[in-house]
Amino acid sequence: MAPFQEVSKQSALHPKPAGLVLHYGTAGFRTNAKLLDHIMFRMGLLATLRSKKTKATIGVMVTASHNPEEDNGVKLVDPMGEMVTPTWEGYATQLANAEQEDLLAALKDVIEKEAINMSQEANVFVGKDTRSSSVSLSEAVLDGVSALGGQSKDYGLVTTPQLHYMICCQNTQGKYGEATVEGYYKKLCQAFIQLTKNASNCTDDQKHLSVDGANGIGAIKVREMESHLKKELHLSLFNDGSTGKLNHQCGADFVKVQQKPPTGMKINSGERCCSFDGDADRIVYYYTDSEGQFHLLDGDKVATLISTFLKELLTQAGLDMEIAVVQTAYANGSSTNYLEDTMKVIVRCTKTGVKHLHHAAKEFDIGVYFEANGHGTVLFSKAAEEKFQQLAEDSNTNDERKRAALLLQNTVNVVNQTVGDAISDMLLIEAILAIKGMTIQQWNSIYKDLPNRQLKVKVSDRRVIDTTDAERRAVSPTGLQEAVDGLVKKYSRARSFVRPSGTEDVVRVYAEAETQESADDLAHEVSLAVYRLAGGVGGEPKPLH
Ligand code: 16G
Ligand code: MG
Repeated sequence: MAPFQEVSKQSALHPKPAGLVLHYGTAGFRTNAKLLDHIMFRMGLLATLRSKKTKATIGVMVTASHNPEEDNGVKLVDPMGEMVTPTWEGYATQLANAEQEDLLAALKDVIEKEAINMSQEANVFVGKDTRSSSVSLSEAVLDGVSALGGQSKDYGLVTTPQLHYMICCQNTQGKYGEATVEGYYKKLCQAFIQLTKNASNCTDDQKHLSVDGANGIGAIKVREMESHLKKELHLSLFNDGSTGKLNHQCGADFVKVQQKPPTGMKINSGERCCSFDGDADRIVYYYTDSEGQFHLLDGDKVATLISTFLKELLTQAGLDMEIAVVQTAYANGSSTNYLEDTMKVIVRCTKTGVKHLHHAAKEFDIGVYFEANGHGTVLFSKAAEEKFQQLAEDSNTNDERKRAALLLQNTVNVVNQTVGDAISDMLLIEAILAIKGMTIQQWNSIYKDLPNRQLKVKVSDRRVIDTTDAERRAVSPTGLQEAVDGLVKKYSRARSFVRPSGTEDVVRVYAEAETQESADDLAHEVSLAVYRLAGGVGGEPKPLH
């Protein structure tokens, strides 16, 4: 069969290093860029099969997000712009690990299992981040697509959420928007301008935001977008890639993990700042106060701001809808308490990883999901969107309800519902702050984070730890959860859990408590329990103080 001949021929140009084993992890394949050429070619093949199977356009994004410049990675995007389904993640791993001579057999296995009609057309959209390795790696993806006779469109440099957006636009025949980068800016910026039109007394100070672009694709895209904002938002862009290195001492991950501002950014005390990660699907906000103290507003604070805003609008619009916030075990306990006890919104907890949160958020009329690390978005059900529209167009509606309905409609349009999106989240947050006339300090004081600590423990095999209850409890090894429970009881307002990382060969330990010292001590004691009960390697974890 001709297509397979082409696969054989082309795959010889993208050979797999013998014996190399890689897994499609929480967010696709990710490792040193030098090891990825064959993976990219094969993901081009797999995306083509997925496209034939779903009779829809599929996306392939070449990026390693917040990892260092030397790394790269690849994620597949399903027809509605969501992450590829778990069964196909399994196929991705199989195809990636087939030795060179077994590739055709592995490919035919997927075709057979999924009963794919090979004469069906295929369309694949490809995007890449700013890493130097992304140029040749995205070409390898395109080779994979053409080797199976698929059509491809190369979007070149785009953020990960922009590619997700394109896929959704394409497969909804433009209902979600126009599948171009210009179309994306137009849709989001028009909605932003409509939203902030209502913020009549917004000062120039309030309109100013400093952005750390992590020296990545987000910086390029913010620049491109600026003219569409019609000066309604004044952005000072730092770490724009002109001199600094990608994600090096900057970006959302650095700021969140180090709890300090990025280098390369001029920060005036009290001023609102935000950081994107390397592929612009995460955002965190922060400021330093007049004493020079750093204050981080992470994904939990963002979820609280957005859900509060939406709940108020629903009340003003007189709409009775179910609104929920979806978090993971890493959400600060104060945020969960505030949302449940004060805001009275439904809170759900899922396993770590965007696909789990996204899935859970779909269950509600409005599902706001955010990981503490800053990845998140809002999902609106079709019914909710229709109700907003009906109300906005209803001539019998009073002014207050109509205003709320219009704000809800524009909120829907500023949000990228396909996946967490730093640019879209930034516009929504900025609009909310402007409409509410709220400073970043006021936003920060909605609730006070509980002190917390995260540690890593090296063990010989992290798979010995199995968890349940959205990773909040360990079911194996024997005795570990009992040990954690016993330690937690020693501290006030304390909580702790352990889980194997999905992206690194370590066990992660999280602890929070009333004081930083207690959180640090608890995290250390739990690390010791992991080390002793789950096969720790290297030296015993040392106390932090
Ligand atoms: C990936 C996930 C992120 C998660 C992180 C956890 C996506 C797009 N990204 O980066 O959501 O927080 O992994 O890493 O799903 P860990 O398993 O090493 O703690
Ligand atoms: Mg990212």
